[in-house]
Amino acid sequence: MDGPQTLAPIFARKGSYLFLAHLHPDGDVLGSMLGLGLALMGQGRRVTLAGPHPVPEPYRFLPGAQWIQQWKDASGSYDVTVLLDCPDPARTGGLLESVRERGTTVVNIDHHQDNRRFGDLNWVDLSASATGEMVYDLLQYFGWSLTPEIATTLYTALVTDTGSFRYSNASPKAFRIAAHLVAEGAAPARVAGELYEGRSREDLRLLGQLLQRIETSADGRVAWLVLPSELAGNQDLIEAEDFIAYPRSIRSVKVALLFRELQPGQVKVSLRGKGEVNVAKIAARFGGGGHPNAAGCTVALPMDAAKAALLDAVALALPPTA
Ligand SMILES: [Mn+2]
Repeated sequence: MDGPQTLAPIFARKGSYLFLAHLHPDGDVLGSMLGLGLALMGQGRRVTLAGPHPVPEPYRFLPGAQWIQQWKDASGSYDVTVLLDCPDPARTGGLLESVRERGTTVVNIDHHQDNRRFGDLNWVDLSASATGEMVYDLLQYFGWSLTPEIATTLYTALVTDTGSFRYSNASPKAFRIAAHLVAEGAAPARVAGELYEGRSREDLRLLGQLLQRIETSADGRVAWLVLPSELAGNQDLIEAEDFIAYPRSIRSVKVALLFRELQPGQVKVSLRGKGEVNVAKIAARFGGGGHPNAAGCTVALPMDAAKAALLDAVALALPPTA
């Protein structure tokens, strides 16, 4: 399957649609599901939006975010269930499985290289900067109009997945789409304000303390930050801050890592590269995945052991210094 045309018969149907977000939803999954969900509502379809976790505070400004339900268990049955930006169905926290048991057609639209093709229909485009870009292509293909609300959701997906158009996936196409979305009513200053200027004074002080904890390897090519377990209660801050951007921002750094203990003996690791090392390959060796320059995994080890294992793997993956 290689484009929106293969999805045409399914979205032409007048049935009911369920959109499922993944755990810890980010700007791309939320922007994509709202963009396509609002477009389908505009076509008179019945649309339900749900996910296993609440919408994080910085994304609550998104048009339609108030309709996203937080589900412990799936309820109801739907003709079509759409997953966006979700490479692994396990990331719906069991919701997809229970919807599937009652019979539904699963549509999987994503841009991750490790997508498991779990849908009845799969459209995976590794060249897309964000899943929001694919939703844009889909809407263009159907000739569905871009309202200012839809433009805002898709623009937010692009901004967040490209790191505000700073990462290597900020392609000419991403900029062209962004220009069109802005022309149709997405407001860059407002979106940036909502995403990046929503901190409290206390959160900024806390961030300052956390930055003191950044460590680097002797050669300066690896930097990492271990989030203290006391932070676990501050989920809003965790969702709002792109903590890994700070170790990554050091000039000499080629690979940045963020470690966070989810519970004793379980550590979530995020990895970012700058082109020298494929961090998705490292994450895959620990059961995770992602993109060549942005990946993650969850390791069943105490913090010190998890840190040692990942830092060893990164050191081995780096090219020898001249
Ligand atoms: Mn994405």
